[in-house]
Order: sequence, then C-alpha cells, then structure tokens
Amino acid sequence: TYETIQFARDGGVATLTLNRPQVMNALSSRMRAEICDAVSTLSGDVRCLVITGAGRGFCSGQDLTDRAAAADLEGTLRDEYEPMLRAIRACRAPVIAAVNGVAAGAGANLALAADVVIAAESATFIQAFARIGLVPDAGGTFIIPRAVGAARAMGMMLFAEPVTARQAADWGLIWDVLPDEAFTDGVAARARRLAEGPTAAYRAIREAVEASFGNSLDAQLALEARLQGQAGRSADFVEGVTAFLEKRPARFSGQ
Ligand code: T3D
Repeated sequence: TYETIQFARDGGVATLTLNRPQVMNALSSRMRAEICDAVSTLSGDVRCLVITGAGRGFCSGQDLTDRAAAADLEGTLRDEYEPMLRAIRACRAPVIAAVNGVAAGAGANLALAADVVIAAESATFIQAFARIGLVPDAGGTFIIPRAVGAARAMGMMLFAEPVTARQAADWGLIWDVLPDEAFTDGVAARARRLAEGPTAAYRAIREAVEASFGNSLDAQLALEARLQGQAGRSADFVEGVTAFLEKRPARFSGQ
C-alpha cells in the first residue's frame, strides 16, 4: 500500500492521485518511489492511466522542506526523478495528466511528461526553478522548447511566472483546457475513450512522435513503416476495419 499516492481502478482506467494536499502534493523521495512503482507495475488490463492531484493543487515540485541545507541534487535527479519520468514515458497504457490546479517546478514537468495534458481552467504551470536559484529539470528543458519554441521556453524559465492553462493550450504546451466545473467528468470521459482504444497502436504513436524530434525524414519514414507493419498485424487493426465496414463502433482489445 502507498503512503503518498492513491491508486484506484475503474474498468480499464487507473487513476494515480498525488496525495500530500497539505503541501500541494510536493514530491518527496517516497512519493517518487511510489509513482515509479505504481506506473511500472500497471497490470496488463489497464488501458489508460490518469495522473492527478488531491486538493487544490496538482503538484508543487520538489518538497523544499528537506532542501534547506545543500543536498545532492544531481544524485536525486539521477536516482529518483529519472526513473520516475522514464516509467511514465514507458507506460504500457496512454497517460493523461489531469492538471487540477497549480503545477510548479518538477510538478509541472511531471505533468508535461504525460502523453496528453488536460488542465482545469484555473490551473497554472510555473517553471518555478529560477525563483530558488535552480535550473528546470525533470525533462522540462527537453519537452518545453520542443513544444513552444525557445522564445517562450526561455520566458517561462527566466521569469518563472505562472502560465495559465488557457495560455499553455494556446501555445501548444498542453492538449486541452476544461472549465473547472466540467473537469472531473471531462477527464473521465476522455480516459474511458482512450481505455477503449487500440492500446498497442497508442504506444507505437508515442514512439513515432518521440523519435521524430531526433530523426531525419528518411529515418522517420522507415520507423513509420516498421511501426505500421506491426500495427497492420494486430487484432485491433482487423477489428477496426471490420467495424468500419459493418458500420458499427470498434471493440478494441488493446492487442
Ligand atoms: O532534488 C532536487 O531538489 C532537485 C529537484 C528540483 C525540482 C523542483 O521541483 S525545484 C522547484 C520546487 N518547487 C517550487 O519552488 C514551488 C514552491 N511552491 C510555490 O511556489 C507555491 O507554493 C505554489 C505556487 C506551488 C502554490 O502557491 P499557493 O499560494 O497556492 O499555496 P502556498 O500557500 O504557497 O502552499 C500551500 C502549502 O504548501 C504551504 O504550506 P503552509 O504554509 O500551509 O504550511 C506551502 O509551504 C506548502 N508548499 C508548497 N509548495 C511546497 C510546499 N512545501 C514543500 N515543498 C514545496 N515545493
């Protein structure tokens, strides 16, 4: 059982809730280990993972209460943050970050590591690091410039001010914004939708998009051909085409 997160199942959807609301779900060492464990041991019948926060915040980043004296940040990143982020990027199921409130520092970048980010209208994203004399980490300097370009990435990182959910969506940093009152139901509907989808194809889509930033066109076309070869041999492709021809919704197994 977990101390710092809650983990719940509802059909094919698993929800991981960061659960230290008294500190805006700040990331402790224990929380990183628990996230890593929950994400990397997902059972095969989970077909969508939602990560969200308890209370009014999503995640305030590194727990600063144990950082007053100089700490081994390099070691913490390598041994604790990296495995957590890699576990999310390697998750068998598509990952939705449901950003219910402020996402600051590594908390923002944890959200941005998800496949799809959906934020409540009142949520904000803060690259808070420079406020305390640090450098954005947890993948932020990789993901953010690719998503929004260097000018906006630098502005976010140097000024370290809140970017609203609406602004983040307009910039292409996140996928969607929902009104606060429609957030829970809207996220649940989207999670169910992904949980009924072609899970293996979703993984291949993630692989292709991720690889695209480092690939030449030739290499990317070759990767697409290989991944499509795989998808073309899947049960879900047969079902997708059959359902289309029979004019009915597809019933994907995720295989
Ligand atoms: O290993 C390493 O250290 C390297 C890795 C670094 C990664 C990082 O993430 S560095 C960046 C760390 N995070 C921050 O700098 C953000 C700090 N928090 C804030 O700026 C603000 O709290 C928020 C913008 C997130 C929210 O502001 P607000 O006004 O809505 O709430 P609040 O009153 O500031 O926070 C509520 C409580 O949570 C408060 O405690 P209190 O006064 O009720 O007892 C606050 O101290 C606590 N809290 C918020 N963030 C953290 C925290 N406690 C510990 N660590 C936090 N990160």
